[in-house]
Amino acid sequence: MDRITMGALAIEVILGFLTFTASLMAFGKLQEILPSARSLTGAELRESRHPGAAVALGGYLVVHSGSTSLFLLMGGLSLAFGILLIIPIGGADMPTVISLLNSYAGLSAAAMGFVLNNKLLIIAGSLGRKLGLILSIIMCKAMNRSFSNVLFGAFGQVAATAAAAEQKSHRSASAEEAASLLVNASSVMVVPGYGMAAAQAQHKVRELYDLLTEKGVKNEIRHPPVAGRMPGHMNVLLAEADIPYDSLLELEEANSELPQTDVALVIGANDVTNPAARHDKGSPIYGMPIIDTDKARTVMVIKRSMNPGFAGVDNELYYLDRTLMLFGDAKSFVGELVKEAEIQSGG
Ligand code: TAP
Repeated sequence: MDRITMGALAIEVILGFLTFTASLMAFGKLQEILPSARSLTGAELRESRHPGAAVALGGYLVVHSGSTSLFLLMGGLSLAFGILLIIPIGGADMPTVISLLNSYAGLSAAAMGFVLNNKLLIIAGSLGRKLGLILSIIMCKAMNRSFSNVLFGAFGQVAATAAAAEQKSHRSASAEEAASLLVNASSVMVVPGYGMAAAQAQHKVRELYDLLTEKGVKNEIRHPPVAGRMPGHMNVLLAEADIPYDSLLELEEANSELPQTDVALVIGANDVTNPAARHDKGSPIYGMPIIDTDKARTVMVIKRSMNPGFAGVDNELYYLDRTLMLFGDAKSFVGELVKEAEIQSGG
């Protein structure tokens, strides 16, 4: 085997094996079979030098090809690094990391194309690598985070915030009380998030929008680009429900209006409303663009429980004096709000 082919084979094995175990770990975390982010132990930190050792072995094999045992060792180190790479990464960052793994898999496939002298595999692998990388960069930009912050920034946060959450208290309200606040408000800002998508509540949101508009309540909708699970997720759903485009505010516009807004109605959004993103430098979501719902006169949050959102961090918004938690599935709760608002406004 010539050196170029041997080099391509080494790249293919290192990236292919690493991607394999990293993808299994990512699957385990997304299915909640494995815990979310945690710090690496000292031993794991030492072992995380595996990619350096695997690359050095790959380089050695390119020059002195033929050692099967060294080749196997290189594969083993790559498998181990795939596991260590994912351990410290939190759930919220998993889509970005999966997209990065797609990029590695593309590069591995292109290297395989070199080994097999298959042009189609080289082109397809190179395209896969570029697309994965571009999507990761778009997601990082939307979250206002760097790659290194995504890969190494979540250490130790989850346990600390979960423990803090147990000691705080919150207020909740019924659909009847919430509807009364809505129909008597002069301005309402609706902030949808992933939970609206999960519940498929967009058509009920449209009904509420129509009702409030009919009653003369100024009524706008806003979500940051990172709401949901992929770029444009919320826009697609709101467009599906024919919510007028001009009722959707820009982030800056929404945040400048919120201090004068009577009610911010958060529907299945969590991380994108967490004020920690503005001020808590230690938080894994620090710097992420959010809607400043905590600045509205009253905040109402529809979700099923006090569980954290995708980032796994507690939301300080829920413990403010002016926040009311509305517990329930987004679709049925917004449906109840519409019914109650109709009754209360004599409709
Ligand atoms: P999340 O922080 O994930 O919060 C969604 C909330 O919806 C959860 O707290 C959940 O609480 C609630 N929920 C789920 N199903 C529901 C249902 N059927 N009815 C009512 N509530 C429901 O979502 P977000 O605020 O939209 O933030 C997006 C997160 O994804 C961010 O952390 C972001 O960084 C990450 N992310 C986004 C992207 C892009 S590009 N959009 C890409 C990668 C990562 P309960 O379980 O208590 O109901």
